[in-house]
Amino acid sequence: MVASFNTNLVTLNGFINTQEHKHPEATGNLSGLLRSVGLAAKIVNRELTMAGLAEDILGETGNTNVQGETVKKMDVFANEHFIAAFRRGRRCCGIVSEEQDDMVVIDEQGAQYLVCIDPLDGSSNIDVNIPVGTIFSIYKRISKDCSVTKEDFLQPGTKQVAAGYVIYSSSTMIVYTTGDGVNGFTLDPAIGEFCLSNPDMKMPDDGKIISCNLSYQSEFPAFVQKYVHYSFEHDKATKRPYNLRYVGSMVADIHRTLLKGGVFLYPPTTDSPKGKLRLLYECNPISFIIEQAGGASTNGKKRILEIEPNDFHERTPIYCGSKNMVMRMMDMQ
Ligand code: AHM
Ligand code: MG
Repeated sequence: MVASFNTNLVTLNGFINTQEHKHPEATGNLSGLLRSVGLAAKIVNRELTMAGLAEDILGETGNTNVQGETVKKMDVFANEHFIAAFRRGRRCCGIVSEEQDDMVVIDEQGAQYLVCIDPLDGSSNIDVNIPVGTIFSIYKRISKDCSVTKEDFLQPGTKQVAAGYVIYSSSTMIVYTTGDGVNGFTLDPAIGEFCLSNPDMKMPDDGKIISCNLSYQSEFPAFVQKYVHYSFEHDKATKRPYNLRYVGSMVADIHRTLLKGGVFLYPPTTDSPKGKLRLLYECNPISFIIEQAGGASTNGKKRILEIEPNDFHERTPIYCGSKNMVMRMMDMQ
């Protein structure tokens, strides 16, 4: 008997090439940029897996970032490595990062793409070995014949040409979309390649999980409080009560929501009257993915993707996940 082996291995780079060949007009620049994300993700992953061993990785730098939050050493490491990868790749003309007040201008002739990135989301969880992530969003520049401008970055999320996240967890994955569905790749550490593991991801229209920081419940808007109450009522027909699951790393909570269905919310609170999560490099890329997988994402008034940004680091409330659950919540307004 001849042994049969699975030789249908599709690597991230192979997948990117195949997608590029489907579009004869493609220049290869977006592909190059996505490859840079894959490379930097592997470098960050390598460092994170050492976090318990290498003393100089854990803990804080002693500085605060532009939003007054304590900067962890891994935040800085991830930020520097993603930016370096984009510079080396030579396809990127500018970057807005959660870790930097102003945009990073890259003087690269002919580069048409720009990136908004949260290099290490949920980094307060590193010290306790809980999943963290990278979230990124790619746009085409609108400015011509000059350096990248502020306006290039302040485009609504509907203009994203690609977006994705990396989840560093029991396995490390990249999940991304270029507006043609969502695909997930798991890192095989033995061969050092991201391999296609979750093709054409679709999320369930309904779910049984609600994910939010309930310690702020009394500060949530009335309709959200109503929905939280509804979620925990007992009703067999509608499979309630829902389960409460909250990691406190957006990427981890979103990844679960994508795979199992459910709803993730971060409403306004007293301390964060506009919500906590950032539009450009957290809510927009996540919303693009959620919508591409068949879900919904809103700030309570309109699609997240339709918000016209005013500032690199602006925040927004977010309610996203399984379509029917998000709709029901909005109906309670
Ligand atoms: P960060 O970008 O500073 O890591 O903060 C974002 C994180 C998200 O990953 C997560 O959803 C949220 O903050 C958790 O906030 P809270 O602790 O208020 O529930
Ligand atoms: Mg973040």
